[in-house]
Amino acid sequence: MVKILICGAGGFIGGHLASKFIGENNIKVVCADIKPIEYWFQNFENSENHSLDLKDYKNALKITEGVDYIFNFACNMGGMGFIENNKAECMLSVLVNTNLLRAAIKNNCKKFFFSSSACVYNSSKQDKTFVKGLREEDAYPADPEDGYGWEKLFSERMCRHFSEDFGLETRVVRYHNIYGPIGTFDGGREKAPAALCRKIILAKKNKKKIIDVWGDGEQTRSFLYIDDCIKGTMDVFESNNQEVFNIGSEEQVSINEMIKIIEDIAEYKVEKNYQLEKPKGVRGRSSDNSYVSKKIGWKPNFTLKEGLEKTYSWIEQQILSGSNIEKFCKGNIEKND
Ligand code: GKE
Repeated sequence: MVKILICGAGGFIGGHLASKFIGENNIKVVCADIKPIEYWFQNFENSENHSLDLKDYKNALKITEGVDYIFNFACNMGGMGFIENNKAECMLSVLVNTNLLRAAIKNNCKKFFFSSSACVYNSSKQDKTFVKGLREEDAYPADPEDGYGWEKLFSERMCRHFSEDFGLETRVVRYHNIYGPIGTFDGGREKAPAALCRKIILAKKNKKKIIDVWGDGEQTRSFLYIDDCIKGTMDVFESNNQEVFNIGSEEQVSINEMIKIIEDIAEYKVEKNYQLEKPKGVRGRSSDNSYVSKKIGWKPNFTLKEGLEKTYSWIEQQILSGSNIEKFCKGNIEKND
């Protein structure tokens, strides 16, 4: 029997990974999240579920007892609207990763996975639209996103040095704007794909002809569908390679182009009210997957259109049914005591 701990299992990526493992033979799954269990995005009967704060070392020590593999997705984060306005809160997530690394050593865990982010990349490489895809080495010289990006880059280094100095096997990936069903779509933590699906769903439902768009809509991103994210996560985790890898898409689009795809899915056209004062993040960002494809053999399968079709219909179902809205749209931050 292998025991796997998923920290952040009440959230988006953690929830999808937990549901992948739960029910597999010879795997015992332990799920942990700071959110009260009733607010977890997915509910798991066949796992051991704990609502606790991993910024407290005692909790990290207790929850990792007897654990073979740790996946750490636990961090205070969200889309640009959240991380731009909660820099200190996002940096406190460093306590979670540090505690879990220390506890992993104490409890002789076999392997540790850390979810890093494209927000670690040097901002000077992201200062125009349709930029060249970011390669892993583009994180240095270091100039990451304020707050959240620095915490992710620092925690990457912690993983490396815990591996070099204490022999802990670590795996690290940098996620590039992961989206899909069973994630937040309102309340302040949502990212652009879910936010714009929501805005167009509501415009169509309320027969409104205009939606608010942050920035001028020309900023570019690539977005990775959750199923590709989970496959990439497992491919890296199961590899023998401790380097940091991109897990992202190379399909770079402007926000306006993404809106057009969503309009086609909704069969509903909208005007755009561009809000230039809203949080915009970098001007352009996309992943270069040549290294992860060469070393790990992973590449995404879903196009943005295919992923948005699944995401749009899931969000539309939540909104029209009115179910679970509170659970997926609780934007308030966990106050640190
Ligand atoms: N969230 C949001 N909501 N973004 C919007 C909206 C809206 O209604 N309208 C336009 N945008 C624009 C933002 O201004 C930004 O330029 C772009 O979409 C993407 O915003 P985002 O999805 O919130 O987040 P970013 O890609 O800028 O940054 C995120 O990157 C991830 C890693 O790739 C971070 O917030 C983290 O979630 C994470 O590091």
